Amino acid sequence: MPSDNGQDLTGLQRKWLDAVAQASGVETLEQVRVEALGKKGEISGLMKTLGSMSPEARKDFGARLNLLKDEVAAAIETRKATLGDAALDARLARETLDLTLPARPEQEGRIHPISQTIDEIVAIFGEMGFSVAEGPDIEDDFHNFTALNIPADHPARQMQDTFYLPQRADGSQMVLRTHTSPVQIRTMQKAKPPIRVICPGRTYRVDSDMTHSPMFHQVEGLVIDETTHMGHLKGCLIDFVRAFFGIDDLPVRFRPSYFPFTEPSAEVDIGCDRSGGELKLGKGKDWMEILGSGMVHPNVLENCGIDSTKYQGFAFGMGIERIAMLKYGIPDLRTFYESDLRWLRHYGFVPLDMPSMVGGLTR
Ligand code: 2U9
Repeated sequence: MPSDNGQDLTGLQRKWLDAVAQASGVETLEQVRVEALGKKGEISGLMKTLGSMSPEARKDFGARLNLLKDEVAAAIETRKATLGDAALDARLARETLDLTLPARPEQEGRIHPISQTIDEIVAIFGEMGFSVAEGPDIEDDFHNFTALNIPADHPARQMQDTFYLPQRADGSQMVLRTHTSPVQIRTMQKAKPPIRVICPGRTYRVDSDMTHSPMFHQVEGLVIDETTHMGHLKGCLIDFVRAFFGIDDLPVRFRPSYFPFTEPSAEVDIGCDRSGGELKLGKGKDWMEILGSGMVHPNVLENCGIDSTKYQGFAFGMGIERIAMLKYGIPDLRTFYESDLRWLRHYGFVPLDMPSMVGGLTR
């Protein structure tokens, strides 16, 4: 029932609810809000008339006016959300990208030579039955050094060579892994032999000059079984370097060396020719070091819970930048990390040209 002052608010209710519903954008809606509920708005104007009413009329009319005010305010909020959603939908529709469209050749990205080289290495070892394993860049002392038979006083552990993280509450210090070997340690802790893995990834050493970067990439490999021997190591690595460089009769030699984690150890050289001031891989009278390798030290197997009287195996490691530079004739190590688009367009690879043993490893 309308109050004694005769004000029926249903007409006003319809008027402002219609206005809200018809507002076609956030600006029009704001205008409706100002005209209805703003300081000089129609509903606010009626609020001001309450003071001159009798207490009874004020109570009745004030209550109905408050209801109307709340209803219009709620309708405005709901409409605002709807208009916002519609605006977002319209923007999303406007900005839709059809990802199935072919890339325009002049805008096509390139695969970085490091990624390409890793893909090639994975393709070759994948064909031989290796799987790929990964691990954390930040490692503890056990996985990066101790498990690998690297003694407490070994120079590789020194601050001048290894990036140490700040000391933790228990006094221990994590390191940025100096090789990907901790990934093989973690693999041996988890899996029972036979094991055949390669571990590509970033590694870190305190070293920075023309030929060294504090961050570089390595691939290491590990094979463990009951009868794995040095002959398997040699066959596997000879096949690898010949496939990688695409030279079937590439000369390969194994030179005795020393690493704490392998015994015996051997460095692997490939034949090359440096005469005439130019480097040619393949036949020639010169040699170029390419890989390190060896039979896994029994201490390392035991540190990972593998019975060294039952199992043995070989491991190897190589620097990815180094072999990428050799294969693709990239003269300067530092250019790998400069993100120079001209360099990437020159030395990079077309994305769909993925390396495989059937499709070929090179362009
Ligand atoms: C486990 C056991 C043995 C990995 C190996 C090398 C030899 C090696 C260097 C090549 C160039 C590192 O990038 S580089 O400076 N690596 O010479 N790496 S044997 O031996 C392992 C690894 C893990 C459990």
